[in-house]
Amino acid sequence: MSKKSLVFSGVQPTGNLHLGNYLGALKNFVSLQKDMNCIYCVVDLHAITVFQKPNVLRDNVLETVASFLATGLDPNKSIIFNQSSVSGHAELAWILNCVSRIGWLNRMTQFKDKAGSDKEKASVGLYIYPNLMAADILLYKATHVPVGADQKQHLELSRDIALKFNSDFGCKDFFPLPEPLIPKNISRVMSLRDGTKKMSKSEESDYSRINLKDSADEIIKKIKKAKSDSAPIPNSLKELEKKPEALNLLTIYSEISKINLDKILDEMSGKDYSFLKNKLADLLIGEIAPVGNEIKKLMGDKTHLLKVLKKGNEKARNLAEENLKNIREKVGLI
Ligand code: AQP
Repeated sequence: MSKKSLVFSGVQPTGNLHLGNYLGALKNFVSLQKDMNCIYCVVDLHAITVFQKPNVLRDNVLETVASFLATGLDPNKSIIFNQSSVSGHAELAWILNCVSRIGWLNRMTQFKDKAGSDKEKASVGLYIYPNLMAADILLYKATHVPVGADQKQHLELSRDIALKFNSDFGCKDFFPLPEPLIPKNISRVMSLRDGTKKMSKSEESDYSRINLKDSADEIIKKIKKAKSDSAPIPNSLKELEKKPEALNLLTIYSEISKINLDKILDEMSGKDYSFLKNKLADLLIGEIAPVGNEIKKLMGDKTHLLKVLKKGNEKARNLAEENLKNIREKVGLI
């Protein structure tokens, strides 16, 4: 990555940040801030594409900031702010709504998943969510976007929108084409109840996910109850790949222990899943429980969290305003 590289990513303040958010996004955010300029956003405007109770949303915004800090983001290195405080996100989203094509949005699988069978009742915001995501990234001319694999399609759309804007307004290279940074080994953490669905905040059963705020007892209980397989642990990756829930548990174990899957299978093949589950629960308690404790501690000082946001909001607003001036000019807005 060159010196001009800029990292941007966002997390929705929809409560219950979980192991998927942690391994798919937050851990990557922290390692990138060592060498890169990074902007991390609590995307509250995205959250309200599905109804949120206002007082719960306010608390969830602060809890997301607390989760950023608890996982190791440093507000002196990275810009940490909330999306609605920088009105340029909404302004650029409108401009990009006019660049993006209905046919492109119709292909977005996340809308299909989230809107369910009754699409007529979904909010318009949910439908045009990917255009707002493109605005989030392009507003800062970000070059790299760390996300889980579930966001890959939206990122491709952001690139298409950037390309079309550059071409429509005759300004080649004005918006850089943002590159996704997707974790290699575990790009999609799956539900503990169904290995074909991603772990998600909005899944009804709390047993489907490990929340960052889960206690050690809750982690043990959830891992014990996690779906695995009735046969013992297989001896080859090929066999394991036929069993999505078992593959998910072993992949999480591999990611946290930093031992590759082949080596783990050498050690564990033929054993019952209870052997893996005991080890996995211990590892998760070591990794997640300190983060959860720190989130709870930080939530005890909301004035501090608001101060972090205020500082980040100012920095983000300045960067956004500078870029917006040029964007308005390109489009012909006075
Ligand atoms: N299961 C996952 N595995 C890997 N990465 C994941 N991410 C989310 N779930 C997984 C990544 O976490 C970042 C923040 O996601 P988000 O909360 O803004 O939105 P989301 O992807 O819609 O997450 P959820 O948990 O599924 O929320 P709900 O249920 O509210 O829709 C993103 O980088 C995402 O890729």
